[in-house]
Amino acid sequence: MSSSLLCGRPSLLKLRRITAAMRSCCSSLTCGRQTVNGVDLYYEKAGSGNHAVLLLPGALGSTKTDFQPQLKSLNQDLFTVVGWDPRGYGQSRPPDRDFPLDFFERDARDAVDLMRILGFAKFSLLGWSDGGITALIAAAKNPESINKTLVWGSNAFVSQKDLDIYNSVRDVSRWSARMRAPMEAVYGAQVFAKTWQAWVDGIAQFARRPKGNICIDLLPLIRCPTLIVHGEKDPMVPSCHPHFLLKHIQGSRLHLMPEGKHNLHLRFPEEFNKLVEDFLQEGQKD
Ligand code: TYC
Repeated sequence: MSSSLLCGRPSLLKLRRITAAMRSCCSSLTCGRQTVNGVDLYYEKAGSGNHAVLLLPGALGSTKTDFQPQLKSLNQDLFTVVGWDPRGYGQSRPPDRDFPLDFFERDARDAVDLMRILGFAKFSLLGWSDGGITALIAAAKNPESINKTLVWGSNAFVSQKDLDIYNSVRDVSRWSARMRAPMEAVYGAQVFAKTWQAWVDGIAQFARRPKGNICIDLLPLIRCPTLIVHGEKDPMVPSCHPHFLLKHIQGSRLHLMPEGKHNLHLRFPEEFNKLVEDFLQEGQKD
């Protein structure tokens, strides 16, 4: 059964086809919607393992654009993997996305509350880029609920160099068609261009804070095992960021992927998934 048949807003016709398809085969990928903190959030779920894991997408990202190789191929006997679309992203619309100064904290609260409502008292976090920032905040604020945290392409502050990079990618009409295509398929060209600019303005707000602080103060509160992954060829996130995280998160480790760019988990899914599985299984009793 294709995941596109299962996922999205179902019409009556689609519901009939879903029921028919469910009778004929049993896909391990399911999807659903859940009201959390007053918004209707979309998620996808794969596997039935004891170790629950939440995948947190990057800016404007969604489970469909960012995590299909992980939902499909992470070990489904060991893990129950949930991918979510944060409010205002992907299929968690409406509402339109906005970027108040506390947008990462708001996403962190939504993410943890979604997992609790879905019945997971304790779970691990895999966060890409902005999703990694959300994951770090969630781990710091909910130590009793978070098992392990893995982040890649993430930053705890915004420097002048970061601002220059954000501004260089602000105008999406200057991106290659190949880069734009997955996002335009989700949002449509105009909404994507507008929301991306709003994101650039949103993240640029942090540069006006002392030290460009996004979540620097929270890093020492993270107590769970934390793995920081970084692509050495990442053109978006300078390597000072993973090193800063390593220094300020107690007991954390850094794994560098020499050929990795920003999207290393999509470009090298087998290597990345193996790294994730090994890290999540380390020290687990079952
Ligand atoms: N943080 C973005 C994300 O979540 C990626 C990004 C990083 C974009 C740096 C622009 O200058 C940039 N995918």
